[in-house]
Amino acid sequence: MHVHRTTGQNGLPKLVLSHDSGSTAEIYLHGAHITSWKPAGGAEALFLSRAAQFQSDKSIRGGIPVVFPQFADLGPLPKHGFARLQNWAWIEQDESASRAVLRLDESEATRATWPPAFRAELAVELGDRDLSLTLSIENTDARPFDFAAALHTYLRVADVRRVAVEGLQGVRYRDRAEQELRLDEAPRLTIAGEVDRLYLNAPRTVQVEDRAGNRTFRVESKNFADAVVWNPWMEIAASLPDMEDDEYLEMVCVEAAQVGEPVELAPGETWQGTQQIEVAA
Ligand code: TA6
Repeated sequence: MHVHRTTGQNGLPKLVLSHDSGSTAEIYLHGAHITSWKPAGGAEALFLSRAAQFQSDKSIRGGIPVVFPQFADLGPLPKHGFARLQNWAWIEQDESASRAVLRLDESEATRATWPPAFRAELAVELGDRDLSLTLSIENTDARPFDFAAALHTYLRVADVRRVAVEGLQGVRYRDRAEQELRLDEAPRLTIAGEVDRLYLNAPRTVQVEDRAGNRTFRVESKNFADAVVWNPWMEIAASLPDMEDDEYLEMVCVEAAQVGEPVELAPGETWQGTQQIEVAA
């Protein structure tokens, strides 16, 4: 059995995936939220805050939140949309594969903030040293709609001050605090303060070198045009009730995002985007 359903924190249901190589992953149905991923022979690869709250009306701090249909506060909906606050259904119950598919359809709750009818699916596949997530959005409405989406991946690092993010040189980005676009001229991004950048039309592959942890993450995305890099640093971390003050040192978010140009979907159409993360020692 490579997938089973069990009870996680606060009684919330979660799925545990395992692979013959020894790798494991955990997914809460609340938000279709991956909270743990341990590649074969390696330590935990995702950051999850010690202060994370597991409550049905809150998003879990860390892991991989699903952002849909709005990114951040770029629109009238609750921050990062509602998908991370909804209970998803486990639909593909083939327990012999190291894979799970979760689904979210529109409901009274989603219509209250966003009227369209839609079907969202998240397919999670576990390999020996890689984890792959594919988000699909189908327009099941009679009218077109547009949306933004992201896989808000929190990577666990040993010391963010010794992390280098490679692959973003020559890419334009917008800092959350600024209006204008800037060009990233640095061969590698290092983190020594708050970083909250939306890179537009980012390359498919970004490498995150965790020097203190002696490992490198290869983050590959398909059909997500943009990438986000986020570390809150000291002050913002201290203001977050669901993150310990010093935990900003242990994480960096490298997100596959579709934000600069929202996706427009006609009735019956489906959009699909993938993020694959691989860990090399
Ligand atoms: O993706 C970066 C970001 O939009 C940041 O601005 C930061 O606020 C982060 O997401 C986390 O948002 P949250 O609502 O989960 O606290």
